[in-house]
Amino acid sequence: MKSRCFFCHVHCGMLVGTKDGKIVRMKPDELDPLTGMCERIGPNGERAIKNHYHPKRINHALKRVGERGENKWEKIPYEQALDEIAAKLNELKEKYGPETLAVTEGTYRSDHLWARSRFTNLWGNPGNLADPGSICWCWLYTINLAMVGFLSETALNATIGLSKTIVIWGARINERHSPQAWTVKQLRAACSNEDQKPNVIVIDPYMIDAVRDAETYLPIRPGTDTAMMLAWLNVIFNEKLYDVDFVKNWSNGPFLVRQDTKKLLRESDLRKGGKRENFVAWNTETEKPAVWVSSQNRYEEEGVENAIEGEFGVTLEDGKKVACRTAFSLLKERCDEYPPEKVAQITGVPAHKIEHAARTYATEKPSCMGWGVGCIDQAGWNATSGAVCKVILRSITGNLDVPGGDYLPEPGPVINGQFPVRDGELELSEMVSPEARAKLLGNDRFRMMGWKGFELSDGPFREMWGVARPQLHQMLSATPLLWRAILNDDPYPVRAVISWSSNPMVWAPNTKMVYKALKSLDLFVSLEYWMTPTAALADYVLPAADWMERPMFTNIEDSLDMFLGGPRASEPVADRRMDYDFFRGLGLRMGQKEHWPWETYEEVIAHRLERIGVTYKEFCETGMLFPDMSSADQFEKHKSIRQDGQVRGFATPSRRCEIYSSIIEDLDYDPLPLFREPAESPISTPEVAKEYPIILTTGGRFVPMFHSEHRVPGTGTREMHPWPIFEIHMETARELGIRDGDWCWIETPRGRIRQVARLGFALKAGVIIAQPSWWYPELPAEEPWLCGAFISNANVLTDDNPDILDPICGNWSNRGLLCKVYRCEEPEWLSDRVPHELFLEEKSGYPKAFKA
Ligand SMILES: Nc1nc2c(c(=O)[nH]1)N[C@H]1C(S)=C(S)[C@@H](COP(=O)(O)OP(=O)(O)OC[C@H]3O[C@@H](n4cnc5c(=O)[nH]c(N)nc54)[C@H](O)[C@@H]3O)O[C@H]1N2
Ligand SMILES: Nc1nc2c(c(=O)[nH]1)N[C@H]1C(S)=C(S)[C@@H](COP(=O)(O)OP(=O)(O)OC[C@H]3O[C@@H](n4cnc5c(=O)[nH]c(N)nc54)[C@H](O)[C@@H]3O)O[C@H]1N2
Ligand code: SF4
Ligand SMILES: [Mo]
Repeated sequence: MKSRCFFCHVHCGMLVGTKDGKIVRMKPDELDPLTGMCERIGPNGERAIKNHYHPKRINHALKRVGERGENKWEKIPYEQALDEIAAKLNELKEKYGPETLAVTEGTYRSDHLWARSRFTNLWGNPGNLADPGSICWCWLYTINLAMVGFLSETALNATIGLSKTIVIWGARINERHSPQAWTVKQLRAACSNEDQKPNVIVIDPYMIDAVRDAETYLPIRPGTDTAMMLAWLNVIFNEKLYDVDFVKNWSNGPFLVRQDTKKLLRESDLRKGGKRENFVAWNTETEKPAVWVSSQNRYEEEGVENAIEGEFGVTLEDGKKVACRTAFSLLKERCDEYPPEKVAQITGVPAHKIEHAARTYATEKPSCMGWGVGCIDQAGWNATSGAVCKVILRSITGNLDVPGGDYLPEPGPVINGQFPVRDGELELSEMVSPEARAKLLGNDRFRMMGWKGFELSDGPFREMWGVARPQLHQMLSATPLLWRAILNDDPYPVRAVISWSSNPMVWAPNTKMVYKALKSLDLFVSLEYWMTPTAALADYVLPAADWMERPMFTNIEDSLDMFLGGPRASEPVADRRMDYDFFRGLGLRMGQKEHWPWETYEEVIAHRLERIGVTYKEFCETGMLFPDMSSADQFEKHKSIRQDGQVRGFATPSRRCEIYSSIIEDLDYDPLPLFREPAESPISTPEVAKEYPIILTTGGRFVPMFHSEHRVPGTGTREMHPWPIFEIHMETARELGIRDGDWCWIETPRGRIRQVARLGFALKAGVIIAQPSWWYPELPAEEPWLCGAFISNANVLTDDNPDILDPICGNWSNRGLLCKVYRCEEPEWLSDRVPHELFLEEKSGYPKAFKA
C-alpha cells in the first residue's frame, strides 16, 4: 500500500505491507520523488512498526481517577470521553465565556490543524493557541505575508541545483532532514558538479556537516545573526550590489515617509478624499509627488519615474509642507549604523569574512538562503528585525522567486482553473466576531501574531487569491502569556486546555511555570501516543492515530503550491482516533453539526479535491499534486498579468514587495530593522555573566529523535541515542575539568539539568549547545518523577519573561543565554551504574533540578 511518512517534515513516500490487517513491512517508494528512509523507520520498517504496536502506546481513552499527577486512570469509551469533555467545556464556557479555553500544539505533525481552528472559531473562542510557531517558522510566514504576500522561507528548495550560492544559516540540514533526505542529497549533488560548484556559506557557531562543502564558514556568536544581516545589507547598499530595477519598480523602497510623523505618506495626507491605502512616491520626471494606486498596482498617472533615494518637500492637504524621505533612504541609513567592522565586534566574525559573504551572496547569483531555526527564530527580541532583513536581502538582490533562488509559492497547484481547497478556507476565520478577536491572549501586545496582524494581511490575500489566509500556526498567542493567564486569571480566567500533538512540558520555555499552570487547570485534555510528562497531568488522555492509520492531504500548513498525501495503510489500532475526529466529535456535541458534513477524513479529502476535478482515488494513485516547476511561468510571478489585466505584483497592501512594511507600521511598530544585544549576555548582563560565564544555545537537531519523540525504549531509536548530549569545546572543557562522557550539570539562573559532555573542536570555545526535548519515558509518570521531565530538559534553563520577548511576534530566546557547567560530583555518576536507576532512587532529581 502506498503511504507517506509523517515522522518528520520530509514526508517520504513509503510502501507499507500488511498481513491480516496488521503492518508487517515497510520500504521506501523508489518511484516517489521524496524518497528517503531513515533511522526512525529501520530495516524493513522494523522500528516504525514497533513504534506503532508498542505496548506502551495509548490505545484507549483514559480518565483520571486519582489526584492530578498521580497517574491513576480508568479506561472509558472514546465517545463517553467526548461527552464528558464537551459537558465540562460547556460548563466552563457558561461561567467564564468561550475564551476560557486554550489549545496547545506542537510543530506541524498532521494536516488536521484547520479542524482545531474550525472548532474553536465556531465555539466563539478567540483562537487562544500556544504553539512553538512563535519560535519556529510560522511567525516567519506571518512576516513574509506582510512583506511579500506569501512565504519565501523554504526548508526544502526544489531548484537548489541551479543555485550558484547556497547560504545555510542556522540550519543543521543533515540532521534535520536525515542524512539521506532531499536537500542534503541535492546539496551533495550540487557540490560534486566540478563545472559549476556552488559557493556554500555556512553561518553557525557549530561546524555542521555542510561546512566541509563550504567555501565560507562564519562561526557566529549565538544570538547576533540580526547584526550580521544588517552588515550584509550595509555592504550591499554601499557597494550598490542591489538590483536597481527590482528596488525601483517592484519594491516600496521608493515610497515616501514623512519626517514629521515617521509614517508612510498616504494619498489621504495629500488630498481631501484621498485614499489611505494609496501611497506616494517622488516622480523625477515632473519633480512632483506621484500617487500609487494600490488596488490597481500602478501609478495614477502614466510615465512615472520614481526616485529611489532622496529627501523631498511635499505640500499636504492642509497646506503644511513636510520633508519626506524615501523608505529606501531610511533603510540604507539604518544599515549605515552596522558597518562590518562594528558587526565583527558583535558577532565575533572578522569583517573581511562578513564582506566576502555579503558580496558573494549578492553577486554570485542565483543565491538561495533557506530557512534554519537557529538563525533568528529563537533569537528573542532580535527575531522580527532578522526576519525583515532576510526578506529584504532576498528581494533586493534579485534572488526572490527565481530558479535557484528562494521560491515564492502561491495557492496551487492550479488545475482546471482552480486549486484544491486550502486549510485557510476550512478554518472559517470569518466566523470569529470582533469582540471575540479582541480577547485573544496577547492580541494587543504581540500584534503581528494576533488578529490585527491577521486582518492586515488577510485583506490583500483574499484580494489576490479569493480565499482566506491561514490561521493554523501563523496566528498565535505568545506561549508565555498563556501560563500567566492560567495562573493569574489575567486578563481573564483560562481554565481549560486541550493539548494535542504537543508536549509543552518539554518544548515550552520555563518548564517550572508550565508545570504549575497545567497543574492548576479545571479541565486538561491531552491527545497522545504516549504517557508523556504533559499527558500525565491531564484529566483525560485520548489515543491518537498515527500516520500509518490515517489518510493524508497536506500542503504543509498552507505554505506550498503542492499537495502530498495518500490513503491510510491500515485501520486504526484499538480506539485510536484521528485528531480530526476529536475536533469534529466536540463540534457535533456543541451544535456545529451543519459545519461538519464529512464523517470520515477520506470525505474531507474528496471534498478538497472536488473543485479541481480529481477524485480521492485518483489522487491516491500518485499521492501528490505538483505545479510544473520546469515552466518559466512558475517564477517571478509578480511580473505576470492577472485575469483582470493588471500586473500581478505581490499580495501585500501596496501590491509591491514591502521592504518597508506598511503592516508593521500599521501595527504601531517601526518597520526598520535594528539589532539589540541579547537580553542575557556578557555585555547586557555582566553581573549574571560573572556567575554564569558560558554562552548556552539549546537546539541543534539530531537523528534519530524528532523533538521529544522516539525516546520510548523498545523501538530501537532510544537504544541508538540513549542519553542527552551537550557539545563543548576541548579547551573550555579542559578549563572546567570536564572529560568526554562526563555527566554534567548545566545551570542558569532558572535552574539546572544534567546532560553528558561531548568534547570536540566543532563548536566555538566558551559556548555550549545542549540538546532540547529530553524526558525519560522509562521513569514513572506519576509525580514527583513525571517521566523525568526536569532531569535533562533544556527548557528548565530557558527564560520566558514577556518583557524580553520579541516585541512584534513574541519570540523567546533559546539561543544565546548564559550558563555555568560543572561535573556531577555525586560519586555514583562516575560509576557504571545506569543513570536512571539513580534518578529513581533520588525521586528523579526533581527536588534538586527544581531548585527552589
Ligand atoms: N530549548 C529549546 N526548546 C525548543 C526547541 C529548541 O531548539 N530549544 N525547539 C522548538 C521547536 S522548533 C519546536 S517545533 C518545538 C517542538 O515541540 P512539539 O512539537 O510539541 O514536540 P514534542 O515535545 O515532541 O511533542 C509532540 C507530542 O505530540 C505527540 N504526537 C505526535 N504526532 C501526533 C499526532 O499526529 N497527533 C497527536 N495528537 N499527537 C501527536 C508526540 O507523541 C509528542 O508527545 O520545540 C521547541 N522547543
Ligand atoms: N532529527 C530531527 N529533525 C528535525 C526535528 C527534530 O526534532 N529532530 N525538528 C524539526 C523542526 S520542528 C525544526 S524547527 C527543524 C529545525 O532544524 P534546524 O533549522 O536545522 O535547527 P537546529 O538543528 O535546531 O539548529 C540549526 C543550527 O543552528 C545552530 N545555532 C545555534 N544557535 C545559533 C545562533 O545563534 N545563530 C546561528 N546562525 N546558528 C545557531 C546550531 O548549531 C545548529 O547547527 O528540524 C526539523 N527536523
Ligand atoms: S526522513 Fe525518515 S522520518 Fe522523515 S519522512 Fe523520511 S522516512 Fe520518515
Ligand atoms: Mo520547529
